[in-house]
Amino acid sequence: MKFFDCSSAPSPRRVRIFLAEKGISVPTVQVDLRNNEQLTPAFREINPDATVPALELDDGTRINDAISICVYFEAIHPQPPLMGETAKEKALIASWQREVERNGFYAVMEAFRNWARGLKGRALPGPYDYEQIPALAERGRLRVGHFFERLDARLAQSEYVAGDRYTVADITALVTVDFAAMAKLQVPESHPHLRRWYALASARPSAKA
Ligand SMILES: N[C@@H](CCC(=O)N[C@@H](CS)C(=O)NCC(=O)O)C(=O)O
Repeated sequence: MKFFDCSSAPSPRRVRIFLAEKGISVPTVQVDLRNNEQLTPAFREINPDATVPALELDDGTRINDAISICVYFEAIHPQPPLMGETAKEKALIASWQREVERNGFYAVMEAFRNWARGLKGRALPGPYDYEQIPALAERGRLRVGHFFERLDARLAQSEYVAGDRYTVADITALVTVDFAAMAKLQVPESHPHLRRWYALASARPSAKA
């Protein structure tokens, strides 16, 4: 098995935290995104989407999506469960995970990629070059503010994002908050519940992954 990673990138970090929570270690290859190694023919052979993370299994199968890689590890290594055990838990955790991803992670990506100097002409990940659109960076910042507000309200009622246990929804949310800081977007002091949860989630040893 081989895990294609980039230690500075948020998407593969979602998998790294997931693996750390489960105590699994996988042989890892670093892909140098700073020098566009993801766009080389050699890497596109591995993942035609030209993104990390990617996981190559021993039989040559490749899985090219962060949450799908987590689904695979959850199935072969169910403990501790991070995606729920009962039908209801699984559905609720998946729903929170998706909500955080759509309204949080993608909003930060919109803000960051349309603003960062180093990403000029690379406003979207993937094999095609897209120019940055400053108005999208502005919209992304607005969306991140709304996301923080709603996550704070959720965490006023619940210890963790999807309920009373740490799950993959917390992993996506933690990576989103840290990614937001890369776009100079901090959780405001007016969101005490989100700050309480962030301190809890970041104190876990897996957060260093
Ligand atoms: N399919 C992906 C997308 C992952 C993604 O966007 N990865 C970024 C790093 S965070 C990437 O590889 N970017 C390459 C680039 O910017 O060209 C997933 O696993 O969610």
